[in-house]
Amino acid sequence: MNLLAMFGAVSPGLVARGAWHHVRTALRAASNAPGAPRGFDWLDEAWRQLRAETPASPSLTPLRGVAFARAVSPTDAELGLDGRTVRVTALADDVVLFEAGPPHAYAASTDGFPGAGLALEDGLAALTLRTKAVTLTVAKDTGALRVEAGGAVVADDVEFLSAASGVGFRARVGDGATFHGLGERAAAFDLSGGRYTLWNTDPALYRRGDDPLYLSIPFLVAQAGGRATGFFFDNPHRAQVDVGASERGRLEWLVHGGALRLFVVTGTPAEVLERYTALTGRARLPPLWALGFHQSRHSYFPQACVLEVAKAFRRRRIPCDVLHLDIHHMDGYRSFTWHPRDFAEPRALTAELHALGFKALAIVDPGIKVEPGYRVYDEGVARGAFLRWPDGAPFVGPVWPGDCHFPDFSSPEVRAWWGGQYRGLLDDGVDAFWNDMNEVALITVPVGAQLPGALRHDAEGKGASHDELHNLYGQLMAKASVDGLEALRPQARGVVLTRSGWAGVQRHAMHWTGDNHSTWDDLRLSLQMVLNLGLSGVAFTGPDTGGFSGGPSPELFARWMQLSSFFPFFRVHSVLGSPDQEPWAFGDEVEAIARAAIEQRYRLLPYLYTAAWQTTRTGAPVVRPMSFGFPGDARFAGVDDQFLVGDALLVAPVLERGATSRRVLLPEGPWFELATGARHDGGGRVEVPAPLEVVPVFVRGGAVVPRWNVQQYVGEGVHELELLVAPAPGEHESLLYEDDGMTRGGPFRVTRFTVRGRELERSTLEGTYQPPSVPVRVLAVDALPLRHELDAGA
Ligand code: MIG
Repeated sequence: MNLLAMFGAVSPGLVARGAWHHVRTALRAASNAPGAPRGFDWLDEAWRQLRAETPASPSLTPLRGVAFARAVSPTDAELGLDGRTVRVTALADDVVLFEAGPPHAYAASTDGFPGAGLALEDGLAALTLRTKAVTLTVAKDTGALRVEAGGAVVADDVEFLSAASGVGFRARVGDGATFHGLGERAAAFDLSGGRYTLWNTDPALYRRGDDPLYLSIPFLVAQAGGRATGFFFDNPHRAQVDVGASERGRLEWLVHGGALRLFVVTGTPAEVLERYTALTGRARLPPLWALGFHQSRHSYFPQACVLEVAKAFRRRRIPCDVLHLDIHHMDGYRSFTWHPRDFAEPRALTAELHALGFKALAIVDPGIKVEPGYRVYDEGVARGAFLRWPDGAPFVGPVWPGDCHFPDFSSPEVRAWWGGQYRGLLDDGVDAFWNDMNEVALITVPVGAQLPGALRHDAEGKGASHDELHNLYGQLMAKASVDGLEALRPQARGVVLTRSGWAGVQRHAMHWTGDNHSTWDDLRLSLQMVLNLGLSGVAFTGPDTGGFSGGPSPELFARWMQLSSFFPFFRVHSVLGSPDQEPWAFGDEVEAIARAAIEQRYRLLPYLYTAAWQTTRTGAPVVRPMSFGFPGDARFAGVDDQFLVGDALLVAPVLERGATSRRVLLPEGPWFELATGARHDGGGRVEVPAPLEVVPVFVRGGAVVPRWNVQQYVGEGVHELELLVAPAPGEHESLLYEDDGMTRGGPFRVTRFTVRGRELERSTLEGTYQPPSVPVRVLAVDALPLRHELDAGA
């Protein structure tokens, strides 16, 4: 499916006009580029990409042969392999870094790691490097490397690969392992048997199997026998990862340039993610309202239509916090402008939205129209802010506004300038922003053209080609945006939604999974993608609920609302010209189901907010794979049709058309059905009814789930905190995180609940925040009596 086909879904007239416009702008861009042959080269390159002819894999030679080693410090050793030197650093007992060559400009910081002792033994046939948790054995005659942790071989026959054209490694990870991560993949949660490319790309609509997509992350987790091993290849160049596709259990990672910089992390899945996010950074805590429901479409316009949608939510009593303004709010798609006719009074619009309890979120694209007199263009030119060819001429490429220049977000000055551009929209009352098209996507015929690799970047003053920084472009844009927002409004938490990203994108923005379809397989895929993104460090994400392209059946929409209501980012969005996709567009029955799903979400906000806060502390995702929560239970290896939300909830969504019941695999229990309180011993498989209005959710025995009353929007009014207690033998802890929901770095409080059998205790663990006093209601999920001494009103 390509962009033209997408327009085809709109109208034949648009197809003709769109096609002509894009051919014209593409050709103009080509001939505008300094030096015609080069101009046409990049279009050729685009066409090659369209036909998925990615550049040939670099031919890399394994570093094999005689090995020697020497300790260079208590935490570092040098490994001589085949005449080359690989530096081995024990950053922690469970984190080892293999490095050869200088790190790139955005290399992960190892500052948080004091280092751990690395003991070297020079044996007769083998060299051994040992931390307290990891043993590396190198055969002296062949150089083959084995990694052992927790009494198991987690990677064997490891070979580092090197050549002028790139770097890489191969390893045997074992037949039984499942593989997860790599960012955004239109694939099952277990990535085994696939080949994946790390090269951020706008696929112009995607389906299962399409690869790559918008956001790539060079972090892969192998899981086997309760243990996880993380491979983080910190190098932004294009890479190809063969996850047991050529040979079962064998991993091959080829990078098209730059240096070897491979982190190997071992532990439980939670420990591995904790380490990975210590290296790449933790997500920022979103304001509470960003965890509310978002309604979007491409596009609500004119502004009266935005207000109508807002009022319809309130009239129908369907909770909603955020309305999105897609590209039609702009004047001719010029970023940071308003359409003079359709959005003639933006301040009146945002004021009315705010009065109704909504936030406004507006799209901002990176392509800046080449047009003297357009302020952003003029300022950018004056500052030399746009990406250039090696000879200094700015690059021109076609996007929605026509010919565009593209800011070089790898320059700190450009980022500061870009961040300042948000002032006008903030002053006009826009609350949050959406950075789209930042792979960068160009609008060319055929589709798929990308910025030429020869373009020059500042790279924090160090200089780099676009080939090297391509994968970082979107993320640096998101960073420029959110840093700008927080500089302009230091008290408020900046909210940015980004389509593209790389390792560490979680520090800057939330993410959505791009242009999917209204199909049952896309529903299922959206869960699989959210699971893999979570294991890639990207916790705050979710799909276009209901599907971007096409229109869902009422049943599909209902099921998708039920699923997405548990995702950290919960938004309905849909392409230009598609049928209405508001929660009321599918009849009364589905409206009631959508409302119930959203209402349940709002009741669970204190619970979800606590899970979100945990992400910012530990890197554990909000939506967790079963195998993340229960790594020792082999039944959950690769399971991706049920999942955990935070520590206490297990969700078994209906992903199949016509289904009226759901089979669920329960971990050791007890587990309680959230809706009925029915108790299950756990450890087996149960079948529960799931007619259209039901999504099966289970509460873990021993958990305390905090809930609020339903609000139509965050801040409307909390007048009750309910503590839903799931009794269980033994002693269990749960946390509740509270703050004012919006201030950056403000006071907070963490409360600990301890459940012992049917007894509940509370204590303050951290912080001084005093929430507004509301009655606390304690009840057991099975409705039987509890013992506790919680005074109401605390
Ligand atoms: O090429 O702004 O993924 O969410 O509605 C399409 C219009 C450009 C792609 C985004 C989609 C958005 C659309 N954009």
